[in-house]
Amino acid sequence: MEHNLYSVLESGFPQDRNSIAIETPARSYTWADIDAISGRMAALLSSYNIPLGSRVAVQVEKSPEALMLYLATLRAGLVYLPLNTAYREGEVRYFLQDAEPAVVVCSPSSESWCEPLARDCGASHVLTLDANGGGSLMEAAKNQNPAFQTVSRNADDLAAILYTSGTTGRSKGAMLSHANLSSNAKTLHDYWGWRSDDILLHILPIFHVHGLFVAAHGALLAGARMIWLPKLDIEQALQYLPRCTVMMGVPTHYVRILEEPRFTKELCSNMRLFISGSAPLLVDTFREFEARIGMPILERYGMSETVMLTSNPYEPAQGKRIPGTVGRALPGVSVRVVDDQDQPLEPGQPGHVQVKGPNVFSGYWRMPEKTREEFTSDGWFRTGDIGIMGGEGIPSDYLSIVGRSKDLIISGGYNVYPKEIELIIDEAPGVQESAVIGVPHPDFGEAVMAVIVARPGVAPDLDALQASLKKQLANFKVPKKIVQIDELPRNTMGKVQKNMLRQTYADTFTVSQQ
Ligand code: MLC
Ligand code: AMP
Repeated sequence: MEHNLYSVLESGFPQDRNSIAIETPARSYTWADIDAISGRMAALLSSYNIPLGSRVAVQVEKSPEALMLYLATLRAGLVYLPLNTAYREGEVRYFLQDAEPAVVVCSPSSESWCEPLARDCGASHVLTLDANGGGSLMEAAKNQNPAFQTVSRNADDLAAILYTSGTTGRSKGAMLSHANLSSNAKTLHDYWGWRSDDILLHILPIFHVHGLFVAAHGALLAGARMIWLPKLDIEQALQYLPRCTVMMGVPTHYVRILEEPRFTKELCSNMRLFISGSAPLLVDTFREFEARIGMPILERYGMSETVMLTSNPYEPAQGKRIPGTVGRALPGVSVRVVDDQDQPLEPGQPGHVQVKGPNVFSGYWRMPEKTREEFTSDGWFRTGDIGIMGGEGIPSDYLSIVGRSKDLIISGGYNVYPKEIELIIDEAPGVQESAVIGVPHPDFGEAVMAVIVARPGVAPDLDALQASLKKQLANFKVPKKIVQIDELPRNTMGKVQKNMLRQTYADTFTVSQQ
């Protein structure tokens, strides 16, 4: 059996390769185009004669060609390393130094700094790709043979490395194999009832699990069409929704679309499934959506290290979609909630969520110690999330995510680790120390906020500090507000009590929730 993920996805492509696979407002691509364009790109990558398993780091705007570059990387037996376009030079430097990619593909607009950086980190080939499919990658690939024979891969061979930030401020590369990704794609295909006549409204970025491994894999494996938009643009969504059957988004997408009065049940008459994930969906959003559209959003839960873990039911016969829960473990996935000694807890008790399954990654890139810490001796992965199985009126096999043991903020579906930002703020002129916290935000769910203490006798310029952070960090990590206080609250052990800060500043971006 062939384990290359591309071959698995390709097995779902429709017989009629001249039917439309991807539609953008400007262009359409057939299944034959996907095969040929990814084939040419794979042939180009193979012509570089780099060892199988070499990394291909990609920081480009969303485009159908960017998806094909991902598929080409799989086909050539290389490892895909996607990077958020919001990352700044300093952030990209870390990833390239750590992963040592042989090939780097960047936007033409960042070539001036990315090219020398990539070479510095040992990349032998640096190419560009823009949002319209232009750039040196396409130029170099255009004369390659489109009939590329996909390279055979073993189940455990790496397909992708996804960097996720760490509590120490150092990002870790989660290593995902062809089998991790294909097992999850097949499970979701069956569980969510994917059909070849589905039309997916694809509005998510493709440098993270949600847009790439959940949304795009789902449509590719089903041989279903994707309406491919750079992001959620309300006017475009209103135009395309009547033809669509499936949409996936983070809670911010649902909050934003509900603000539009023209988003109605009639507009969604063809839709069979709205899926939310990456961050907690508020019960209020779930209820408002159901009241307006007549359909409950299906909330699911996952991580970069594991792809999807749990899902509310798709079929009504399997049970209700319960707001505030993330549903049941997916078929083949095991989920348990344990105490501090890794002992399973009774339903209704909050504890650490641990998981096992064919979808769970093999470890962090070049971090064997960290990998050992995050797995129990009997092979359960510690998610860092706090959950409860069951609870009042909830079936005992439904999981609710009620908190995190990791100091993590999720803003608009993006993870932000406070430590990374604190380390930078603490270096700023006049700052003695800082605490970065997440506080409720009506649009992003949580927003990043920084609380700083000044060095004695100094008055730091908070606006200048924020401007300097904008230069160093991806925009979603920059604190939306910075306040100065005399002293950080600490417990008797000297640990900063972030809970107290979160309480104090809870209403910073919202009207009081009372
Ligand atoms: C943008 N901004 C954000 C932000 N996104 N601020 C906080 N949090 C965010 N997520 C800020 C920008 O800095 C900018 O501020 C202003 O908002 C407008 O920027 P924008 O680029 O125009 O924003 P927009 O395109 O509207 O983006 C918002 C968004 C986007 C929600 C559409 O963040 C997004 O696509 N989120 C999805 C993330 C995702 O796919 N997550 C999946 C991870 S996988 P300023 O001050 O500069 O003007 C995962 C596993 C799983 O978690 O389970 O799925
Ligand atoms: P990432 O590291 O970007 O893959 O983010 C994974 C984290 O997102 C998980 O560990 C959870 O904390 C969070 N997450 C994903 N889906 C949900 C959800 N439906 N509800 C609550 N948190 C979620």
